[in-house]
Amino acid sequence: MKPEVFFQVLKEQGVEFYTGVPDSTLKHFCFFMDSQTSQNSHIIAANEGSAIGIATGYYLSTGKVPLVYMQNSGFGNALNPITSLVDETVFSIPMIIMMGWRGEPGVKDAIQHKKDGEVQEDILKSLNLSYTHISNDLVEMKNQMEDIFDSVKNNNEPHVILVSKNYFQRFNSQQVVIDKANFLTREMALTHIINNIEDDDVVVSTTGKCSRELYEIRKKLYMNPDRDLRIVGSMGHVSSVALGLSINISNQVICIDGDGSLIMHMGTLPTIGKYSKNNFKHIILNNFSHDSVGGQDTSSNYIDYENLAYSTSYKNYFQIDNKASFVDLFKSFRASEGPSFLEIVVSKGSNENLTRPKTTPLDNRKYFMNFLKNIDR
Ligand SMILES: Cc1ncc(C[n+]2csc(CCOP(=O)(O)OP(=O)(O)O)c2C)c(N)n1
Repeated sequence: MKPEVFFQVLKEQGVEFYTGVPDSTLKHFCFFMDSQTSQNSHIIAANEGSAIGIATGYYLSTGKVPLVYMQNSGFGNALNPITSLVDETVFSIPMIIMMGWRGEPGVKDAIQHKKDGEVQEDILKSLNLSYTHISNDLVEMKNQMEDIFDSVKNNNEPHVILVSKNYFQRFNSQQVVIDKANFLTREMALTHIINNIEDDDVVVSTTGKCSRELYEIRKKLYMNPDRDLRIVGSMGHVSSVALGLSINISNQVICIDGDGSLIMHMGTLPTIGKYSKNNFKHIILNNFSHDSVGGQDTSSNYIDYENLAYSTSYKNYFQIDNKASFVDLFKSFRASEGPSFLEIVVSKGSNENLTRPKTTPLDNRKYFMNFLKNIDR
């Protein structure tokens, strides 16, 4: 389906406002939609629950039906406001929820999407949420859309549109190109991190390409990649996992986060400030974007990370924004009394041939727990 055709159909049905969290299944639609909308008509939200809230406010102030977009892994984040804000038993808010159906049965996908994909329809049914698996056939799609909008408007209810992988054709977006000359790439930053930590340091990495790159780097260096815990799903929770780990060991815990991930569940920061020990080392690879799913902006440009870190009771803040200063600053960061925060500004982009880890999360868990048992702690 051409993104522009789909967008036009939504426009004809009166959709003028979009909010959500990016997803690779929906990225070409999002690129086109972004090229057609302004800052007031498209908001990239911190998380999917927030997008449902924003859409609710939009409807209440305009009476027009908004569209919320998300990956189905974000449905969990959206569940609470769906059941206790927009539901007919509460405020009964009409909206379209366009959801990338990762892990759809019969479609090859990464392991962390399996569960979400399998239970997708059962969850919607048990919630009594009306949904449509959108057709690739133009005429059928238009008919489905008419029915969807009739029911949404007449019943003041949300409706979920399930979108299969590869549904949208390519749309080349005009993204701002960041000058790469001085910045590290995420892959280079990860390589430097691995080269400057100790054998007994515990590493936990975030969702998306960060964990995939880390896996490849360990392989290239002939190290076992499963000595790092890769949080392949559960975006935004890597720092919570790292906190839970760190309070029970004395080794340095190196939590490698992304800006999109950190923003998604930023409320964790003061919890870290309050409860973590001095071994907690939080790194954010800041490329100001959701690079793993297409490079859409996050709100990272609107954060002063130094203030953020100190105001949530981290004891130290460091920033690396060029290749030259890496080693010295990283050493000081690692040796500092935590919780400490290191912002590494990196450029967008990754190797086109980036693979996915060959070992499963269960293999990773097994090796990682053994690693923890065997290190000096
Ligand atoms: C709850 C949830 N929402 C959305 C996604 C889709 N997703 C996977 S990686 C990613 C981007 C992560 O951005 P960031 O943390 O900044 O890391 P980057 O990709 O830029 O390295 C998104 C949105 C997801 N996996 N889970």
